[in-house]
Amino acid sequence: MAIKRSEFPENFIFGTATSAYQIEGAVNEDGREPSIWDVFSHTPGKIQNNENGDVACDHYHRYNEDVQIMKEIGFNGYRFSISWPRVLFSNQKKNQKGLDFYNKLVDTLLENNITPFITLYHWDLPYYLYEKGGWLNPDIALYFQDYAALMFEILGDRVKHWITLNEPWCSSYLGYFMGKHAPGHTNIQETIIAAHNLLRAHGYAVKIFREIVKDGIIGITNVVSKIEPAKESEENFQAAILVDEIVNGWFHDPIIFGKFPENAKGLFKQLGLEIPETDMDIISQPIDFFGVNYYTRQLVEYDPTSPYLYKNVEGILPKTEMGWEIYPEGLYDMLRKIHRRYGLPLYITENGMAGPDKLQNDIINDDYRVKYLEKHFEKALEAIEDGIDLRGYFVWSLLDNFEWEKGYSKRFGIVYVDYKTQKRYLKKSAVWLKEFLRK
Ligand code: NCW
Repeated sequence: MAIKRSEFPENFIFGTATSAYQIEGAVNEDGREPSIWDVFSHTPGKIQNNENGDVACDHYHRYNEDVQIMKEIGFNGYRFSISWPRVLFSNQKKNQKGLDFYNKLVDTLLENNITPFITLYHWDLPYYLYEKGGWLNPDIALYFQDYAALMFEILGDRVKHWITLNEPWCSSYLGYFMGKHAPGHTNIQETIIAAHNLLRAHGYAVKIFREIVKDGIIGITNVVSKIEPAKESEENFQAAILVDEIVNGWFHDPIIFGKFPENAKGLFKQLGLEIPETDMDIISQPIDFFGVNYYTRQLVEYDPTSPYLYKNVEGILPKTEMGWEIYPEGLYDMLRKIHRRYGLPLYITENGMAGPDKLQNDIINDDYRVKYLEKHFEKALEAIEDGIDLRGYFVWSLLDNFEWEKGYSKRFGIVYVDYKTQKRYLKKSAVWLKEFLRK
């Protein structure tokens, strides 16, 4: 084995990550109310094969087994998300049974020496809040603050690592522009407003965190793609800068610098869009780290016929089952870029791949995933050696799970889930990780 655990700092977190709606199931249990994803996934035609997260990996009932699997592999960290509609009723009273689930999960992790990292929002907005306008309603930030405060109060004595939002680019662009994710809107002005309210919600949560959890750290996780010009030309280079500002800078700059990036803002204004810029002091509350979800690069080209002046171009590198090019170099580049531009400690809060996994004689031979992880680990190590303050790495994902609009057709897990029996099987990549992590 080329790369070794011992080359990483001793206290480095090697973990794995999941999200609530993708694995928990038990959607009607213990008083849980619907989220936008329950409604979206039950709307015919929205999800491949019309699948939904009703049962998913049944993690709500099998969390203990799943923690034992993490322990067996040797992870020392686990990033999971809280289902907001499980812990707060629409009448704003807390749901003790829902909270107890997370109490038990956290206690089980700690008993097994696995550090919990909690994401407060991984896309499952309570549906009643959508009915009040969802991410378009400015009050959403205060609802989120109350929900965050509840979780800090309940779990903050034991959980010291918090993430406000997962990939607000996805919540805004996939949810409000491309219509691929809940709530399925396709309006660019709404997208800009949703992005602003997501950032405001983040800021309000950070503010209240400082009052409640004095000895913890908090950050935000963004999906970070390396944006490259498809062919070298000045126009394509400018297009790449613009796209980088739209997908990456828009969700980082306001938090650190208190303003949106100029080129992207200029483009949106030219299109006649209104850019809300209130509450920048709230949005730019000091945070402790950035979470980086890295999967791939995007190739772009200048396109004067598009209102956004660019188009995406298909790349030639080998791709995962998601159609995403495999490009480990981009991980190093983006860690360096974010570190230099914002100067904060970093965690890779997600990295991994969907593969053509087949269960044969109880074995899943996912050599491609071993190779993928190994190459990305190497780039992470290179970053650390070059002085970038990278503190942890969470493999997406522990389990095969409900991959949003792709349903169960895409398998990201290092553990295979047979959805008929709910039996879990360690893939070859999990066995490789176990070997890698062994002291
Ligand atoms: S879809 C998506 N994902 C996957 C999902 O399972 C997880 O919940 C998310 O945090 C895996 O990780 C995230 N993210 C959208 C990424 C967009 C990448 C852009 C590629 C364009 C070519």
